[in-house]
Amino acid sequence: RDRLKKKSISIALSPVTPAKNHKLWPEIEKVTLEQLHYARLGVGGAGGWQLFAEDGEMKMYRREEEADGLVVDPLKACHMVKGVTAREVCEIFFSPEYRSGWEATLEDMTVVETIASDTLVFLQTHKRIWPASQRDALFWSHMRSVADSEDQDAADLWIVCNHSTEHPQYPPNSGKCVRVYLTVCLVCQTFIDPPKDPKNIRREDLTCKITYCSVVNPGGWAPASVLRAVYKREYPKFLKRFTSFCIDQCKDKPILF
Ligand code: 16C
Repeated sequence: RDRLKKKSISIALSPVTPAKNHKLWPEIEKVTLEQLHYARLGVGGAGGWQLFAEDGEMKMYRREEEADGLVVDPLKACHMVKGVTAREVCEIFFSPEYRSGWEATLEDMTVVETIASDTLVFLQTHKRIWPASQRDALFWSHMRSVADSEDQDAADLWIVCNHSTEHPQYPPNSGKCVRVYLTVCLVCQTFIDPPKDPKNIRREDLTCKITYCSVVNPGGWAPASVLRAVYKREYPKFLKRFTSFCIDQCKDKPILF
């Protein structure tokens, strides 16, 4: 029975996308499902998460970690945002057209490959933080809905997963930038309160539960104290700015489930 259950869950999680024919697909599938699992784990218990920022419903946790002497503190944030759906929030996070509207650390962004409409490869340069070198990031980004009929709690769940990759035309550390390596996911779930016939749902009945997880390896030297100060300032700023951008973008549009 357990075997059957596992099988039906994995079928439910696999989308129909032309990205399946791409050489990166096995990695995209693996990392996205791992990130979904990781995001759904709580922040209590033995995880070692420490709360470092809080603002209304928004809570941000981190774990202090280093790899080869570089700060790579994992971050996990939770937020509840009213008036938007999981799909709307994920589309705004995924789509290149909105990026400069909410990503405050961005200097430049290019889509270097369109694998499918739900899977893109981005090259981004970010603002320089003195006294470190400027950073760039090359990553695939994949968005999907997770329709897991086995789990009622997972109704209307969407995920965007970003993960560093390579591209022969854009080798790392070849110009003025040092390349960062990242694994990021945004997992969103829509709640409707009070429960209603779908055609009568209004924006004020919607709440979107957001979980954001991020691990960024700075890729090269940067002072730990500067990095931790940047994290502490930039992540809350990002989540507040991003969620208010979503509310603003959606408020006069029809609801998109
Ligand atoms: O997830 C986020 N954004 C996505 C779409 O852009 C995507 C990108 C992640 C970028 C990861 C950070 C790249 C390095 C940023 C350099 C920091 C510049 C700060 C300038 C301040 C004037 O997944 C939202 C990302 C929110 C980013 C928060 C900041 C993270 C700091 C990480 C520090 C990395 C090393 C910097 C070395 C000096």
